[in-house]
Amino acid sequence: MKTVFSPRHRGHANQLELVAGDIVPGFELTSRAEYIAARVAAVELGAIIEPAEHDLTTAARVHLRDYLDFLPTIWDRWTAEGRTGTALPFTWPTRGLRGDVLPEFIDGLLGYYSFDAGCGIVEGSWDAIKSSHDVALTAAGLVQSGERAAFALCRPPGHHAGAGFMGGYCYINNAAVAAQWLRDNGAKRVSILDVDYHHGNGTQEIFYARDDVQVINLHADPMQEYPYFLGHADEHGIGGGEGFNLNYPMRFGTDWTSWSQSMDDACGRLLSYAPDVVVVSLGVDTFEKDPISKFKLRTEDFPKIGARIARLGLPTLFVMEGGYAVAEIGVNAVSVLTGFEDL
Ligand code: OKP
Ligand code: ZN
Repeated sequence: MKTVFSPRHRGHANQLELVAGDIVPGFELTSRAEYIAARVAAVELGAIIEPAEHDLTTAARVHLRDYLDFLPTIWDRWTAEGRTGTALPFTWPTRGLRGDVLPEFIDGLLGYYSFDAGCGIVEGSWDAIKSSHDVALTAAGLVQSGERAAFALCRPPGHHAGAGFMGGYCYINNAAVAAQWLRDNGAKRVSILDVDYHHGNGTQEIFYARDDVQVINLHADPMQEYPYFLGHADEHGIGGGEGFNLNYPMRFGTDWTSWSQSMDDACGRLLSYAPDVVVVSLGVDTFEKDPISKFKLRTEDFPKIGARIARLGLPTLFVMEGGYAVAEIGVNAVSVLTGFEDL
């Protein structure tokens, strides 16, 4: 399969992150995408191509226009206040505060348009965010034009980004934009299968009231793990979307035996929906050595994930999300893809 990859992700570099009470270099490193691209080349998965520029028309069908307008302005607003380091929010309109009035000052705006402090912005961030969006849409185009599968090597990731907010290293929801584009270009039904360790709260929120995009998440139980406030098993969708959202929360320590049981169930539910195309939100932070996660999948399990997805027998777009064990991320991520191709 072809891989779409942009060197412009490198501008999103050296962001700081709040971890366990300390401001430290973030986990969402530029080297993540570089290791994956190098592994794609090493195993000769297929051609690596650069994305074509896409405007934000499709993005505006899943994100709020004012949010999309704000994102490219963050760095300039931040530096206009004489600041040089990573732009980060520190206050949010939670219960008991006004969430309906847009502040004017950058610190208020950052809080209004985010749900955590996981989304630092540096000078090159917007260009990288935009390139990641372009990567997803270019790869979606390959699948739409008849390829069995394509790999969108997105960085930064997207599945925590909701219609009007960033969070968890995610700014534009690349998988959601790709799913919307596939809907607008011939697919009647799209399934998003999110196998990242963390619940894809943004993707769930975006499609929660819709029946034309099925959203299935396999993830760490939000009772124990980030993002904490969404991803429970009783979240099934609302209104016309009732029954089209599915969550498989799993406890710390989950290994292949129990993870694959959830996966089998999820795949059965996916096939019952009979989508025209599958978008896989591909995170490999389920790995036993992931530094921020607590599942126990091993390197030998990742090809089995790919093979399980291949058995669905559907056109498949892989969209890169998380995975923070940098030394192993290339092998683990690309093993999913070779496991898919080998079947
Ligand atoms: C993004 B993706 C430590 C708390 C956790 C957010 C994790 C985001 C994961 N700062 N930080 O789903 O892999
Ligand atoms: Zn994750």
